[in-house]
Amino acid sequence: MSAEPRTSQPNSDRFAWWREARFGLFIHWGLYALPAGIWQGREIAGIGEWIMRRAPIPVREYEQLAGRFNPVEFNAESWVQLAKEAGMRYIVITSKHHDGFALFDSKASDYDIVDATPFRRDPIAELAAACRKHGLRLGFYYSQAQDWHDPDADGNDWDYDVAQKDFARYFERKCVPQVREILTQYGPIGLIWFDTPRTITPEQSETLTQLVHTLQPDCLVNSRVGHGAGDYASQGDNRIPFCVKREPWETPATLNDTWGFKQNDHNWKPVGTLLRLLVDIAGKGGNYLLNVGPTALGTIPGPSIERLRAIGRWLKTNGEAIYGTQPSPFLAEQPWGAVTQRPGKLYLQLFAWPKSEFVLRGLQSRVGRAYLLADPTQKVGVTQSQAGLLDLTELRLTLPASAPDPDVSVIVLEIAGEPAVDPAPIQQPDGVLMLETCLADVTPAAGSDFRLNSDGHVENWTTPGDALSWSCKVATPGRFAVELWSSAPRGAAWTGGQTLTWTLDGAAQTMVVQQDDKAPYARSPHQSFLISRLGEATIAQAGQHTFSVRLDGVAADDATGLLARGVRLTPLA
Ligand code: FHN
Repeated sequence: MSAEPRTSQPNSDRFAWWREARFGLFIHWGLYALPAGIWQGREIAGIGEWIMRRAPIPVREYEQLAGRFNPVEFNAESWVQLAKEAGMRYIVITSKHHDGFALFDSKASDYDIVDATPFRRDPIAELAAACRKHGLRLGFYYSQAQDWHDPDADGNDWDYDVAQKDFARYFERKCVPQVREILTQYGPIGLIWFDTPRTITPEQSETLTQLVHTLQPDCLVNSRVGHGAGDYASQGDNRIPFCVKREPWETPATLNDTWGFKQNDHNWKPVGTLLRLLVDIAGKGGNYLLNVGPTALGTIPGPSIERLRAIGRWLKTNGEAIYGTQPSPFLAEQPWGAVTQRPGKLYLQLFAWPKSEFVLRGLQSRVGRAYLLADPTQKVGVTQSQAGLLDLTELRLTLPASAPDPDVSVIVLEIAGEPAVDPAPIQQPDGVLMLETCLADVTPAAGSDFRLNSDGHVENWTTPGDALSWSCKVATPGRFAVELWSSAPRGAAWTGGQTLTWTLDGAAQTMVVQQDDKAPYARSPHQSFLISRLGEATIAQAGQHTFSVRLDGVAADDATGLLARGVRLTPLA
């Protein structure tokens, strides 16, 4: 899903608006909003827009929904106004999802909102007009491979005989003509958001990318067009990387668990979580595409509206720290929050407000003045030091007693020139030392494909000899618990049983990896880590230390290897 696109052009002008925007509205809307998660009285598990497949519902029954789809309360202006109030700068709406139903007036298929529903209006045209009026960019989601309505497309094996399918026939008959329609009927389009490439061929992915670029040269294409074509990387759903990514990327994310409206999904994320995701993504250089699933009447659910408005209020005060900013100068995640920058300024975005003082290690730039973005008149005291032996830079900020915001408070640091940071992993003031794989020297064994992936995991850790090492700075020596943090591969079970040897300053220990614990990912409720205890380490002296970990052997059933995020050293009492 997050395969890096081949044609990334991070410095191209085509990306100027997208980089400035940082925050967009995703809209999943279609016939699935009618059953809203319930079919024939039965609650269907999973995301709402997948109800046709999950139930499963035969095409002839599902398409009857079109006869009842009459979203009389739909008002394009109010959707666009809401996006604006939320501080969003672009909208991406499902022009056709996997169910095959087009939300626009299509000539290539009658299975569309104008021809098949009593509504008879084209909401995409109305939305395009409202976006133009209010200065938002519009993009279209298009499911290019899965089309459960079409006998030749991917996905529907409950109505159609898979052996009889001819994907190329569907591609030429419906997919290409409809992509052409959405690019020619609605004026300038910001981006086309393809999804689930499945069996599409490299040539077909290329055809779609070229079609978009030919019809609208400035229109961006996401990586889910498939096979490394496209302009920018879509992360996995609700997945955020652990470190800064320099090439353009975006995380599609939900407010609750579903994308399409589901009447019983009340698992709404708190505003604080959403704000932390927004700033974390901006700090790592990405865009946040946050979803709403309107009802079958055309209204956006109340809990979505409340949350979007709250984010908008925060952005009114703090938008300078988000729009058009550059990612953090620190490659690895900061445990206390996120950092963004623009020339002459660093924005420290704190998730918790320290009692009186905030300590930041590793910033080497001289700080001139510091102030609260929400209230520049409040004084923030600045002291900077550099501890001799370790060459450890420390910035101490004396803060006002109360946080300017309960969720994310922004401190502005004025600096001269490009920000300079210490590239080494540094022990935090609370004693924890996180050795992130994005800061490691990654050494594959001969012939191995062991490497850092775009999430900030190392992957293909399967060849004995594959190793990671860090030269790190420890300010407070002592005894530490040593843990390996890894993730389960997407859609597969986590496998342990690997033999690892880890070495601290030359002293080695060998052990077999098992799952000892689990930890939620503090940034994203949809991600978590498996924790494997590697043992204990004693660091006798403050200073620079070398930690390495090498794979010695894997269990017979371990096809994927450990997807490791890093090694964490936590002080023992
Ligand atoms: O299958 C779809 C899903 O319904 C939804 O549209 C998400 C949004 O990113 N994309 C696919 C799964 O990754």
